Amino acid sequence: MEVEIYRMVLTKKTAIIVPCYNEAKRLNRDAFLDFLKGDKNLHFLFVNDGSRDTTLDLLISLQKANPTQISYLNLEKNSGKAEAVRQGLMKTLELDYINIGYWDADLATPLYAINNFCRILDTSDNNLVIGSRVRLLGRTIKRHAMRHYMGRVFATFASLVLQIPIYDTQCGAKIFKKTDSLKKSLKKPFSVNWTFDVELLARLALIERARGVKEPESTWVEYPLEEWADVKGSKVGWKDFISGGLECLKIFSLLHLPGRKDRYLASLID
Ligand SMILES: Nc1nc2c(ncn2[C@@H]2O[C@H](COP(=O)(O)OP(=O)(O)O)[C@@H](O)[C@H]2O)c(=O)[nH]1
Ligand SMILES: [Mg+2]
Repeated sequence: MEVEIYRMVLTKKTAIIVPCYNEAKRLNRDAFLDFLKGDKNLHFLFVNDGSRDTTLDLLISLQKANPTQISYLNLEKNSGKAEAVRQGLMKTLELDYINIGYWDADLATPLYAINNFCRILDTSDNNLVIGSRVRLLGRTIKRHAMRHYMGRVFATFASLVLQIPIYDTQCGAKIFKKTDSLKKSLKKPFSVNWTFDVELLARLALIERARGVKEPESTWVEYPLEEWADVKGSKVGWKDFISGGLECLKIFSLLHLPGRKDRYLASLID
C-alpha cells in the first residue's frame, strides 16, 4: 500500500504523443501500462505512422487495456516522425490538457522522466522541458560513440542556427505547457523531417519574441536525463545525418536570409 502511495505522482493533466513507425517488435506494452497505474492524470496518444508491421494491432490492444488513459491515431500513409508528432500534438491541443509532449516509442528515455519534467512545469513559470543527453558522473547515458560525436556536431550547428545556447535539440523527449504560441507553431506542416525539433523550437522562439513573451532562454529548461540508451532497431543512419544537416541549412535559410524570417513568421501567426 505504501509503495502504491509513493508511486502515485499527480501531475497536472498531461498528454504524451508517442510516434510509432513499425514498432511492433520494440514497443514495450507492459512498460506503458504499468507506468500509467502510477499517474491517473497521464494520457498516452500513440500515432501509428502508416506502419507496415502489426503496430496498429498492438496499439488497438493497448487502448483496450486502458481505454481511459490510452488512445491512438492511425495515419494510413507513412508521413514521417515530424508529421506524426504534429498531428498528435494538434489533436491533444484541442482537449483539456495542461502539459503536452512527445516521447520516442523505443523508450530510449525512460518513462519515469515524464514525472521529473512535469514537476518542473507544474511548479515554475517554465513552459518547455527538453530532455538532454549529457554524460555526467552519476548519470547513465549510453550512446554509441559515433552517434554521440555526430550528434554533438549536429547539436552545435542547430544551436547556432537557433541562436539559442541549447545543448541537445534532438532527444525525443520534450514536454510543453499548452500555450497559444505552441498552437500557432504547429499550424503548418514542418519544412523538414528528422530535424523538426529544431524547426519547432525556432517557430516557438519566433512567435514568443514577436509577442513580447519572455525570451526562450528564461522559459525553456534543458533537463539532464538520469538515464538514456540507444535502443537497437533505430531506422536513422548515415544518410539521415547528411539529410539532417541539409534540413538544418533549410531552417537557417528560413530564419536568416533577408526578408524570409518575417514571411515565415507571418505564415504562422496570420
Ligand atoms: N524511422 C522512423 N521513425 C518514425 C517515423 N514516424 C514515426 N517514427 C518514430 O520516431 C521515433 C524515433 O525513431 P528511432 O528510429 O528510434 O530514431 P532514433 O532514436 O533517432 O535513432 C520512434 O518512436 C519511431 O517509431 C518514420 O517515418 N520513420
Ligand atoms: Mg531511438
